[in-house]
Amino acid sequence: MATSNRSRARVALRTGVASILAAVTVAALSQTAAAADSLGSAAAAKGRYFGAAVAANHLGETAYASTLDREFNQVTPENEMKWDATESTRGSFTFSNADQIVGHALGKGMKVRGHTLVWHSQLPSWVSGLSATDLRSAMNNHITQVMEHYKGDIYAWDVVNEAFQDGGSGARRSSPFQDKLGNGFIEEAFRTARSVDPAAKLCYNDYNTDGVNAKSNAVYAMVKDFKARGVPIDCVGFQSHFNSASPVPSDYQANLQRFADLGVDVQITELDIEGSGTAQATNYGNVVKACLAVSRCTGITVWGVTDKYSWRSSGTPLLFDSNYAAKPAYSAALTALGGSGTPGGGDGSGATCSVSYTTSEAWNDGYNGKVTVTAGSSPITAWSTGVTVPAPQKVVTTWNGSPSWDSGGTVMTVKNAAYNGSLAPGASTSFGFTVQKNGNGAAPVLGACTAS
Ligand code: 9MR
Repeated sequence: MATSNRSRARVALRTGVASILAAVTVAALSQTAAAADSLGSAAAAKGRYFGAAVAANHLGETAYASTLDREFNQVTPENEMKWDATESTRGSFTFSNADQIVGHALGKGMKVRGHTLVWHSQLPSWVSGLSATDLRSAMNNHITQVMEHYKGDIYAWDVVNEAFQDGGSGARRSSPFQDKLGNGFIEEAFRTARSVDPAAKLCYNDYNTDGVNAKSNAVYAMVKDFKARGVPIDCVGFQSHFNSASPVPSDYQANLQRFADLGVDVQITELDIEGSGTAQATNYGNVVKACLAVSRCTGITVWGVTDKYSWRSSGTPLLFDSNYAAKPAYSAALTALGGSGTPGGGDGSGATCSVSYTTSEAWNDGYNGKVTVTAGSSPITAWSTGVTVPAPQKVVTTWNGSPSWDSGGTVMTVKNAAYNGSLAPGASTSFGFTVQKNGNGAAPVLGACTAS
C-alpha cells in the first residue's frame, strides 16, 4: 500500500513540475525590475524559510498560485493532511488533495510541513468511539500510513497538535487520546513517528503558548522531560494567531529562546495578526525580528496567502489583501528580513496588480483568451504580465495590450497599451489574444503581474 501511494504522490509531483516550468519561464520574462526580492529569498538569506498555509482548491487560481510561488519557500497544507481528510473511514486513506499541495511545493523547491497527525479536532467520529486498545492501534496506524506516504517529502511534522488546555491550569486538554490513553499518548505518537521516518523533524505545535504563561510552561515542562528521557522531539511550533484580545506578547522572543535552549528548533507556524495599516505592520515586523533574534528559530509560516481566504478573513490578518496587493504588513515583514520591502524588488511606489484568465470564445482550432488586470490597493500607471501558451499553440494576434515575443511565439510579455495603463486602486482593464490550437486545447498560463 505504501508503495502505490508513494507512486501516486510522484505522479502528482511530475504533473505539477510541468505546469510550473511554464510559469517560471513567464515570470522570468515579466519581472524585469530589480533583483528578485521576496519573503522566501530574504528569509533564505538569513538561513530560514518563509512559508504560507495553502489550500489545494485555490491552487488553480492564477493570482493565488503566482503570489505563493513568487513569495514563499515553504508550505503547510491548511486542512488536507488532517485526520478527517486523510482517514475519514478507518483503514481507508485519501491523499489526493494533500498530494496536489506537496507536488506543487516540491516542484518549486519549497519545504513542506506536515500538519497534523494527532489532534482532537477535525477527527472523524469513528476514532472517538474506539476502546483504549483499539484507539492506540488506530493512532499508531494513522501516523504510520500518513508518514509512509510522504516519507522523504516532509521536512517536519506536527506530530501532536494542541494537547494542552487554555487558562491557568497547565493541564492536558480532554480528547479521545488523552481520556483513553492518558499522558503517555504524546510520547507514544512521537516514538511511532520517529520509527516511521527518522529523517523528518518531529514537532509539537500549539497556540496561546507564544509568551511565558501557564500553558507554555506546561509544554516547556513536557519538552524538557522528553529531552531528558530521550523521547524523540526536534521542534516546537508556536502558532501565533494574534488579535487585540491576544496580542503579540512582550516576552515572545524570550519564550522562543527558552524553548530553543532546551535543544529543540522553534518555528512560528500559523502566524496571522488581525488589524490593518501601520499597527499591523509594526506587529508583523516585531514577530519577524523576534524569530531572527533566536538562532534556532528556523522559519515562519503565515496562515494563508491572502486575506480573502483566511480562516478569519474579516480580521484581514495576512500579508496580501483580497486582490493580492501587498499590505504595509508585507513591507514590514520583508524589511525586517533585510529585503527591499516591496514585492519582487519593485519600485517602492506600492503599485501592484493581479491577473486572471478566461477563455472568451473557442472554436475547432482556436480560441480567444481574455486577461483581466486589476490594480492592487495603490493607483498604477503601467502594468505588465506574462502569458505562455502550451506548444504547439501559437498566438496570432493581441488587442488592448502591447506584446513582445520569444522566438517560438509561445511566450509573450504583454504591457499596457497607451490608453489602459492607468488604473485606480482595485480597478480593472483587460487585454485579449487569439490563439491557434494546433491540436492542443490546453489553457494558457499567466505569469506574475508587475505594476508601477
Ligand atoms: O485554517 C483552518 C480552517 O480552515 C479550518 O476550518 C479549521 C478547523 O479546525 O482549522 C484551521 O486551522 C487551524 C489549524 O489547523 C490548527 N491551529 C488553529 C488553526 C486555525 O483555527
